[in-house]
Amino acid sequence: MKILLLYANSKSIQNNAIQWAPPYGLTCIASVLRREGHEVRLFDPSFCKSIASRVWHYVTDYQPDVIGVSIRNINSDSYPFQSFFGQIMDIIGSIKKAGRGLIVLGGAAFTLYPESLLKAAGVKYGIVGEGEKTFRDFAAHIARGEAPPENMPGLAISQDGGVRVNPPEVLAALEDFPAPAFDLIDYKRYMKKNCGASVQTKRGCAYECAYCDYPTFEGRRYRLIPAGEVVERMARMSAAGINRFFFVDSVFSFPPEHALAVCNEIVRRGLKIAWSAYANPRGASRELAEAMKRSGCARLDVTIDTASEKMLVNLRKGFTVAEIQAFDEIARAAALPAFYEVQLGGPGEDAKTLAETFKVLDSLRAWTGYIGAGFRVSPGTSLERKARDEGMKIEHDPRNPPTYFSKTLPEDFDGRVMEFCAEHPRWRSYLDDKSPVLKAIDFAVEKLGGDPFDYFWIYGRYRRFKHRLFGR
Ligand code: B12
Ligand code: SF4
Repeated sequence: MKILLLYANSKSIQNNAIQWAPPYGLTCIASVLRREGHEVRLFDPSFCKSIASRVWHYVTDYQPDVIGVSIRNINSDSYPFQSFFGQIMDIIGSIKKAGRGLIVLGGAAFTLYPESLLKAAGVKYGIVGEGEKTFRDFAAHIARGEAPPENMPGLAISQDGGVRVNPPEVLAALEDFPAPAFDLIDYKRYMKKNCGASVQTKRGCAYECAYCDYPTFEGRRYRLIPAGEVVERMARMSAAGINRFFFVDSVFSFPPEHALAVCNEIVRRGLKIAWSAYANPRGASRELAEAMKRSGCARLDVTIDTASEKMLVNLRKGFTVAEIQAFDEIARAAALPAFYEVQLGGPGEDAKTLAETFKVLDSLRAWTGYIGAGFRVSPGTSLERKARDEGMKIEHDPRNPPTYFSKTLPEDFDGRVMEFCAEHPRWRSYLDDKSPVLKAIDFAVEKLGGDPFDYFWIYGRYRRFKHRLFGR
């Protein structure tokens, strides 16, 4: 059977995000479908200017039997909020216009909002959660000319004016599935956009941060891919000229033994690569930090969210201020480029907790850091329950998802963030995102092939100068 896998991510979505992201999830599904004997093509319109007509032409030319559409992100997920809903609906509209192939929606954003997306797109089928097994079984039914069984785990189906969504099945062992089909992505082009090729060492996160929906996609149990297999995949990609990677694990550094095994294997195999990943201060050790550095860590996104003891408890982060400080010491000694991500405004945030956080941030030796504000309220999180208890009206509409801000935030909240950043040129915040000066610097750095965060200090010094001259 001919299957087209289409990434619903436009150039404008890519450009408006913090970084570019390739259709990695589709390559995981593609290798399974290929193994089943299907003819598979992947269309990634991320680099196209007029997407609607390109999509129409692609579908019309290829004449697929089934079209799997990957809806990875539907909104910016952070404040100031941006919705990608309209652009994604346009892409689906173009597929429908071509009038060929049974459409199936999937992907992380689809998993969060299956009802509203199926309804808005006017599509019958979708698949929530991990796609490898469910899409394989779905395709087998269609190839035999049968409708998929209505109770298939993970299937979302429009029926009787509503949408039925079956709970997904979490894959038991990741090793049972073949390596992602990396040949289907033009990773060299992504590297020019400062984006690393996606690679995964496990799925799952055992933490229970109050706002986080990652366990919705991957579950809470760690399912590890053996370090040897992870690095073998990287070695094959490296041999094909791909030397920059992003570990897309929810948290790469946990469990620490697995991260250490992966780093040591990269060093043992002598791969000359650079990589980035999300990390957690918990479980940090000198041994792991040094192994990370030796294996090519170019940036470690450490999602601390806050540096106030009270807020760490309220956000259920599972680590303490002392652990953040210990991590910072270790990272500094190993010369690891730590990028701290902070998110202010959670439950109980007030003038005192802000001051506590800024005081600790001031002492960290971050390579650079980002301060965001507000928390998107995701379905099924403990933040959702808290927000409802506080009387917030929650409707999970991807066009306008609810955002939580503590009611006890000081009136000049933005001003306090601005004051801190003005005196800390390494720190960027949501207030800088729209600055034309910063945009110009980022654009120039990217054109020269550099990482904009490496050069953020230029803008940071300009901002300090401006602040000292003109104040807020
Ligand atoms: C790593 C990551 C990043 C990295 C990616 C780096 C890289 N080189 O790949 C970076 C930091 C760049 C990033 C950026 C952003 N991200 Co991000 N990211 C993730 C993360 C943690 C993992 C993504 C991943 O690769 N997973 C592994 C693969 C295998 O899973 P997958 O893609 O979901 O695919 C599986 C299923 O979804 C399904 N599937 C996928 N497609 C299809 C299609 C069909 C037809 C079917 C049936 C199934 C199916 O099967 C796949 C295999 O099991 C997820 C959260 C998470 N834990 O999933 C957020 C996540 C995807 N990101 C999210 C967001 C919002 C963003 C940004 C918009 C943030 C911003 N403000 O800029 C940008 C957008 C980037 C872009 N240009 O498009 C959201 C999306 C939800 C939403 N609100 O719309 C998520 C879910 C996190 C969240 N907060 O909930 N991200
Ligand atoms: S924020 Fe990070 S550590 Fe916390 S639950 Fe989500 S993925 Fe896990």
